Amino acid sequence: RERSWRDSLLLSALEWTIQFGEDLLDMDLDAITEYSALHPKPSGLILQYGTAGFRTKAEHLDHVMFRMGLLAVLRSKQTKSTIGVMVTASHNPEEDNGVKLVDPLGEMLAPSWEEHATCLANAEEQDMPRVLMDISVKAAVNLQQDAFIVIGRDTRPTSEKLSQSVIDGVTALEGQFHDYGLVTTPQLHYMVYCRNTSGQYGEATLEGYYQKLSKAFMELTKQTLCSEDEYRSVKVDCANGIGALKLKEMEHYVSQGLSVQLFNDGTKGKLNHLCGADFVKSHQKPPQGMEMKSNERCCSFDGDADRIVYHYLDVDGHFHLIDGDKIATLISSFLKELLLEIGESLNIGVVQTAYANGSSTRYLEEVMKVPVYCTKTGVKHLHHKAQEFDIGVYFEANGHGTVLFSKAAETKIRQLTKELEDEKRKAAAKMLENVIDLFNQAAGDAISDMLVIEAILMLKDLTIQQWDALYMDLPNRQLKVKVADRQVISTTDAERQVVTPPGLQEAINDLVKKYKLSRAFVRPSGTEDVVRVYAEADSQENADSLARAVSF
Ligand code: 16G
Ligand code: MG
Repeated sequence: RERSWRDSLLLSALEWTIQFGEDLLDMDLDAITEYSALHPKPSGLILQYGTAGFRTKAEHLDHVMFRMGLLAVLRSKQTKSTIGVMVTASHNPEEDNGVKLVDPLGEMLAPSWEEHATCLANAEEQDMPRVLMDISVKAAVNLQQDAFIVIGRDTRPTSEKLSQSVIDGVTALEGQFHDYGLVTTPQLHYMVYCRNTSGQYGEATLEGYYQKLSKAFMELTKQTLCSEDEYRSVKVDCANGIGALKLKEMEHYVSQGLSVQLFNDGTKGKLNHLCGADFVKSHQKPPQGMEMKSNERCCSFDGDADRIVYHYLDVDGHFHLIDGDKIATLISSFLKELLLEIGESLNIGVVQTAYANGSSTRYLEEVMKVPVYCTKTGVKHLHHKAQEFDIGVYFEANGHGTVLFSKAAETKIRQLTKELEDEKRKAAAKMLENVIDLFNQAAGDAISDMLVIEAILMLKDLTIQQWDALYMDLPNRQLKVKVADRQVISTTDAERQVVTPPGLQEAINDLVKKYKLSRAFVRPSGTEDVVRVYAEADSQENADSLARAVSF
């Protein structure tokens, strides 16, 4: 009595026809079925569209890529916009890969479509066309609408073939596409944003991206007095990833203002292995493969160049990490000063997650007097919150982040650059205008963030040690705990409080009370099958011991 998929399809089609009064013959199901057979799903494999898309061993992803090509076409038809598909697994090991969709304004895919993505990826071969049709019905996709998809990939050995599978999916549904080939994740977000704002944001080419950023950077830094070379040079650990290729391409655009020395550029080492932003942040150690002399300014990108952290060795050879929290602090104090100079009351807010070091939150609120907000982990949550302000600064401690300017604020600032008569105020408005252009408003971007930071340090004549000395991080520790089912832990209050299992939060509270300046929380990871524990206290020993105690 089981209905064949064709029957269910016909039913869906009927429903759709009743709803929209058009027929579904536009979707060539036989072609889709034929194409799909070339990208079979290993039976029983269940994957989830997580915090940053699908991510797992590359060999399990061929069918997912094909189906995300299909889904991107539906999303494009529904939004009547260009949609992006990025093939990357960011900071994960080289053997992994992943895919995420980019929504019209360069944002992460809308949550209801994350569910569609999960359903489609997990449908067994024979059910796939029905699920595809179901999504079209549920999301009211007009199948006659044209679709346009842009595709990008990182440098992983498996990425080229997998992005070809995405293209197969796009083609199976007769979508048009442009393959950008090797690009950083934020570059693909930028392309999507440009294309959907008819070029207003910038030109949707790599050349356009380099031109826009370098022009803003050169304008911003042209008045800086110091010409000493050491001030104008930075060492970059590229995690043996795509960031190296793209920084090389960009180098000559900014070489008048900044000299960039690349390490871990992918010519020898393995992607993300003992290097890159994630390694440096989680091990609190310098990356391998980088020569660091004392007090030299260094930074690390992750594998797809959407994260950045800075670091240096002091004269005693001690390693100092300058994470996303300190980056947010530097940037917001610079922006606040400019606003004061201009004399405009645009509101500014800083968005962090529970992982933000307690010292950073205290410094921002008490010393700098800027309001700080906390959201759940994951770029999309921070990005969303940051959109509420005239100027929304968001950074995760791990180095993901950017600054968003509301349309109204941007218009106001551009207007002031023309109208203000006072030279000092006008100059401040111009600086702010260049800062708007230098930040990637679509997504956190290691290249763009680096240029902003380098510009601020030059303008403020700050050394990396002076920046580091803004506040002292509280000692902290992160641990992973393997549990049978991480979903038994649910949280609230931006992941700072546990709801279930009952009694766990009280137990954590009791442990936290035993230490000074302490704080601890647990949350299920969105990317790995583990529960994460974070603890902070007045000394490293105490932070370690609190983290261990909370780990049961
Ligand atoms: C993903 C997120 C990152 C987050 C991390 C948390 C994006 C682009 N990336 O990498 O923002 O910090 O997941 O991982 O959103 P976790 O849930 O395993 O701790
Ligand atoms: Mg990344």
